[in-house]
Amino acid sequence: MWIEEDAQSKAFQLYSRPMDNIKVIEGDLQVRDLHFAIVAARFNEFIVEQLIRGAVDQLKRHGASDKQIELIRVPGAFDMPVAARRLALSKRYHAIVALGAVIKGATPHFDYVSGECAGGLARVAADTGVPVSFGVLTTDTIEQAIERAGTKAGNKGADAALVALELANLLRRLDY
Ligand code: INI
Repeated sequence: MWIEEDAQSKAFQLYSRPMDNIKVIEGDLQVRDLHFAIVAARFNEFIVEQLIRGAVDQLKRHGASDKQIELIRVPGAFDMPVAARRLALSKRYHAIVALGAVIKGATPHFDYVSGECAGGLARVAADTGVPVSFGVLTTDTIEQAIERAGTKAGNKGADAALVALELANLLRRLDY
């Protein structure tokens, strides 16, 4: 038994040693003076409302006031990238949270809508340097979307808000 423990501690030392002295840079979850835009689709509104609720709740729990959050409505997920780009270029926000729901069962053109939305938002972030977190549900069924909008699989809007917050703080640190 003691041999096994000894081997384990040696393995731990071996694996942890390379990390010991390196500088680690990551974003924390303090809102401070950061400003956020939430771009949310009206399509599948009853689900997206729960994502918005989750995102706003997380930002507020981490210190945001009402004035530090703006909600921008677009018709659907496909329409998000153009609005997100304009918001990013305005330089008024440190991060953007994109919230929507594309449901395959009800959407013959699911792949186009979800693909253009995801690709377009990724390009906005890469092109402008303003982080855009992806809180757009892409599911096979309405039930799966409900599960991810504040029921048994958590709230992906809340998750996306935390990612936006972490990335905004990370990018700020990378500037110094
Ligand atoms: N938009 C969504 O956000 N979710 C959907 O499930 C959806 N469906 O089913 O078509 C959807 N379509 C609208 C699309 O995003 C645009 O608003 C529309 O094509 C106009 O540009």
